Amino acid sequence: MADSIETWVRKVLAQDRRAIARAISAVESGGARSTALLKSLFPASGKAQVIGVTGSPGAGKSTLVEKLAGAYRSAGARVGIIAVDPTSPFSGGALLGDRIRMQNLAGDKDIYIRSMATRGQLGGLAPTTHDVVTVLDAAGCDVVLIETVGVGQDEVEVARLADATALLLVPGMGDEVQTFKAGVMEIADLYVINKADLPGAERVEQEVEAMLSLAACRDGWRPPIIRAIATTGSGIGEVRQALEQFQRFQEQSEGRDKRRRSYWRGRLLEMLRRNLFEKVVSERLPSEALDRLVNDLLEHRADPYSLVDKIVAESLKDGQTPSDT
Ligand SMILES: Nc1nc2c(ncn2[C@@H]2O[C@H](COP(=O)(O)OP(=O)(O)O)[C@@H](O)[C@H]2O)c(=O)[nH]1
Ligand SMILES: [Mg+2]
Repeated sequence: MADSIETWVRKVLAQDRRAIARAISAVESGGARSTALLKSLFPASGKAQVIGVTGSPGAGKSTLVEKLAGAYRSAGARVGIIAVDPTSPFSGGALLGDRIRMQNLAGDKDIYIRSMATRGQLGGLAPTTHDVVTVLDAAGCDVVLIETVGVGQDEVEVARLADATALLLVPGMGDEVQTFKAGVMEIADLYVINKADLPGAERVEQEVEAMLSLAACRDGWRPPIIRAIATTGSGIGEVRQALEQFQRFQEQSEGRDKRRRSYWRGRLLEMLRRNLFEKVVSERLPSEALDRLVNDLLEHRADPYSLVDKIVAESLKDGQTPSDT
């Protein structure tokens, strides 16, 4: 039953749905197989437009993502959806009506939907989200939409991974716009005032406009503010247009390269950090050794600064350098 990695990769590149689903599962569980797959898939990735959709729980992200996916499909694009939001209907955590709706989307063979467990209760990007994007991208998705719950740091994280980030706001969150200001508002390339059928849309829009007029224009792009009613699909065409406009702007201004460059710099260092850490811990610090060191610290026979220096120095001396592996 088991394909060789080579065959498996070939099937993923040939857009075999089962192979893609299995690849995503493998990548999510990590380990050697995941690394082998990703090494082969990586060269075929880098073409998809990665779009982050973020905002508070209940803002309508899933509804909007579903409609937006439909809009991209109508234009002939192949679409991947990753839902990191624990309350997302994509993960089956919502009302029955939502789940039925998602089944319609799931019937389309050019849409791939994956919901991912979050790192903690607070939500956030699952550590393997990046790798799942690589699989979908290599498998020929033109667009990958990532829905993530809006709780501060995660939005910043999705914004690093994404080529474009849309932030959903809803009427009645005037005060929230104020608190969002601190860091989250700045990551948006596009603001969507969703639930524009409810009273108060105008006020949120004014708040965002006021905030934008104060903020410096980021690299010459002024994020548009679009009103939408995700449930009816109103404004979804405009959202797609604005995203495409941003994509063109980014390509012309080399903003996309700049963003991806900064992303890969951070990602490479992060991967290196994790890899080195795991190697050092597994090779140098079996739990008895760790216990002994902790005892030394408790008794103040050793200080943690010197211990860390010593462990690092010994690992670098004996261990393989990355180029040997
Ligand atoms: N009135 C109104 N309700 C909406 C709109 N968009 C989404 N909703 C509803 O808001 C609720 C939360 O939507 P959902 O997409 O699950 O939000 P998420 O938590 O951000 O993913 C659902 O009951 C949707 O039907 C909208 O534009 N107007
Ligand atoms: Mg959701």
